[in-house]
Amino acid sequence: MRFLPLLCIGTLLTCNSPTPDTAPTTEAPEPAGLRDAAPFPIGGAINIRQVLSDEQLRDITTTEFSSLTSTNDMKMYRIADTEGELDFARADSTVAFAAEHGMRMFGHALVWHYALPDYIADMPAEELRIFLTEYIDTVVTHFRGRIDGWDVVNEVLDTKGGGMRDSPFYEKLGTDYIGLAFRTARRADPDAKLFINDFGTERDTAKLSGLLRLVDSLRAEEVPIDGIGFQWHQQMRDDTNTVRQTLRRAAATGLLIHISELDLIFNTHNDEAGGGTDDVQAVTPAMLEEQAERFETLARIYREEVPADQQYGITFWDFTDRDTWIRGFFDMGDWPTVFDEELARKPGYYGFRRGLGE
Ligand code: 9MR
Repeated sequence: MRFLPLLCIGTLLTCNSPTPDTAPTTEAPEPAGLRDAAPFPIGGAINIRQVLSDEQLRDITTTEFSSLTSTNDMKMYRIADTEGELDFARADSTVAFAAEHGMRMFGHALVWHYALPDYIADMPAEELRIFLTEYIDTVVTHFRGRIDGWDVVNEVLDTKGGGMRDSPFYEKLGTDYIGLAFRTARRADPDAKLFINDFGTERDTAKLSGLLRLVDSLRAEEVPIDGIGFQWHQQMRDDTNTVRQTLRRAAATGLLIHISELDLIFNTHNDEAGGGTDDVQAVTPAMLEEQAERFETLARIYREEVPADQQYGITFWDFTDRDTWIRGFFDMGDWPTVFDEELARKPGYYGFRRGLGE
């Protein structure tokens, strides 16, 4: 199958420049945003159409972040929704926005078991292998030189424990699809950093062990892998010592470490859609302070456990309580981000920023 790319570069770019910094004072200026306070890239996951149509959100994005990830616009169900065609319109618009504002663009995600076009389900194994190879080759080539790194494979491990996830790719191609994906991406853009990305690995040590075993075996087969992504959809009850140990173990691989999807929830859940507990029904100032301390600790753990040359950065996955995916997905109230409903900086914002300093 050959793809016909539908290009639409920059048509959504109606944005203005970011708000200028405040007038100079005699004192040393406060860092304007997280991007100025951090020794490594700070990212935000965005929906480009929303950012371009919401001035307040756009200002936050350009003030705070030095790296962008598309929440959904680079997923297979967006780019390859119609069989035989590729639609890069929203992805191109996001890449252009990042370039205009001097931000790194990160690609999420080439291969994921979820958010797939429907027609994938019926493909026999060999057809799927050809499709996957052509898809990765065409997409990575399209963005060559403009996307700094990719989540090449996302969530290949089971939700819990260290086993492989029973995805359509695994079911038809076995673990070989992982090596195929990395090798194809490397050929298409030899300079892009290539990541394996997963969730729960900061609290489920069996899952982390499975991930590290997989990384070892891929590297033994000379599969080109540059980094490990930790989603870090964290819960306030998580043990920060465990978080620290998991990062230490991952950093010992010498690979880049990306905290690719950070948020921090008060409630708990079972990792399934609709599986939230909703035990915490309201947030108090004291809880927000605890959350701020935890954000500070997490930023500090990253700085302390990951050597500077392996620090690919920390990316917030939704950064306002107004827009967080957590509420809809787990069907519960929560306040897991660093900006509140009115898009004001929360105590957690300042906690995280403290954790970036000294
Ligand atoms: O936040 C994303 C949500 O808007 C989408 O509906 C969903 C399905 O495409 O994906 C969410 O993002 C997920 C990310 O791609 C991978 N890790 C978990 C994220 C939250 O579910």
